[in-house]
Amino acid sequence: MELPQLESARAWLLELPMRRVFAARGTEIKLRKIAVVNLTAGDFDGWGECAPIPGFTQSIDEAWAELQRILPLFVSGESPELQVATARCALDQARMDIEASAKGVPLWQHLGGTGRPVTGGAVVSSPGDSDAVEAQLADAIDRGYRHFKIKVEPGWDHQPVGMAHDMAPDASVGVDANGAYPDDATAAKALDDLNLAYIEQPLAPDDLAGHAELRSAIDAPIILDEPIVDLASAKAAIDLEAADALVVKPGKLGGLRPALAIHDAAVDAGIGVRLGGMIETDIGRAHSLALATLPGFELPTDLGPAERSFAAGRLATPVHIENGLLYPPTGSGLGVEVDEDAIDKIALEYVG
Ligand code: OSB
Ligand code: MG
Repeated sequence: MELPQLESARAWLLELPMRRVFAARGTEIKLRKIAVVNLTAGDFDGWGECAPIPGFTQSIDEAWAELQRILPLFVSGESPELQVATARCALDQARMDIEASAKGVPLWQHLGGTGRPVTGGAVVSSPGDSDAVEAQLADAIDRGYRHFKIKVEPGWDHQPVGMAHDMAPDASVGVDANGAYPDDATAAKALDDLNLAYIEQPLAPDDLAGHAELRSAIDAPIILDEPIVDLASAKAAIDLEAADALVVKPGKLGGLRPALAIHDAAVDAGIGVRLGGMIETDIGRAHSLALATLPGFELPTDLGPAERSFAAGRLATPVHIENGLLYPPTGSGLGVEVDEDAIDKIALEYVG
C-alpha cells in the first residue's frame, strides 16, 4: 500500500522512572530511556516507539542520533534505510498505524490478526532477591495477571517458581534464563519438573545445537530469544530444530514487518512464536498486542499495561487487562489515544 506523502515526522526523547529496578542478567534499569515517533500524512497520523534495552540492543544514544538525522529527510521525500533496529521499528509502527487508519480498520486487522483476546504476562525480575520477587508476584496478581515469566538462573529457579505456583495456583508460569545454564545441563533439565509453560533461552545465544539437544530431553517448550534478531537468524534456528517456539520482539527486529515475516516462517515450519516485551510504554505495548492476535502466537506473552513497569508518565490509553486477558482496541489504526501534552511535558529532546 502506498502511503500518502509524509507531511511531518517528529520524535521525542523521554526518560521514564521505573516503578522498581528491572534486574536481569547483564541489565539493571532504573530509568528507562525511550523515544516516540509521530508521522502525519494527509488526514492521518501514526505513532511508533523506539525502546532500546542496554546490553540487549544498540543504545538509545545511537537510536536517537539516527532519528534526528533521518526524520527530516523523510519529509523531503527521501526514504533512507535506518541502521538501528529499534529506530527502524518506531518508523515502521507509525507507518503501519497510518496505513490501518487510512484503510479504516484496526491495526490488528491490517496485520492479518483476528482481534481475539491475548494472554498477558508479567515479567518477574531480580533473581536471588526473594522479597523483591514476592512483591512483584503480589503486584502482578493484583493487576489481574494470570501468567508470570520469572527470570531464573542456576540456584534461583525452583524457589521463585514454587512461590508463583503457591501464590496463584491457577496461573501459568514460564521462565527466562537469558542464557544462564550453559555449564549446568543437570540444572537445566531439572527445570522440567516445575510445570512450566515454557523455558526461554536456557543456554548461550549462539548454542543452537545445544538447545536442539536439550529439547529432546525436556517436555516443556524450549524458546529462543537472544539469537532471534532477523529473518535469517530465525530461519537458522528453525532449520536446526533448535526451539519449539521463537520469541518475537518488534523493537529488536526492526518493526512489525520483520516480525510478521518471522511469524509466517515459524508457522510454515510448524513451530510456535511468543510475543516478547522490551519494557515498552503503552504505545509499543498496543502495537505488540495487535501483532499478538495473529494465529501463530499461541503462547502467553510478556504484555500488559505499561504502568506495571513505570512509576509515572502514562503516554497513551493502556491496553485493557481482565482475568489475565488483554483485549485489543476496536477503533481504526493503533486504536489508543496518545497524550501528546504528556509527552511534551516530559521530553528531554525533540526533533521535528
Ligand atoms: O529476555 O525477554 C528478555 C527485558 C529486557 C531484556 C531482556 C528481556 C526483557 C524482558 C521483557 O523479559 C520485560 C517486559 O517487557 O516487561
Ligand atoms: Mg528473554
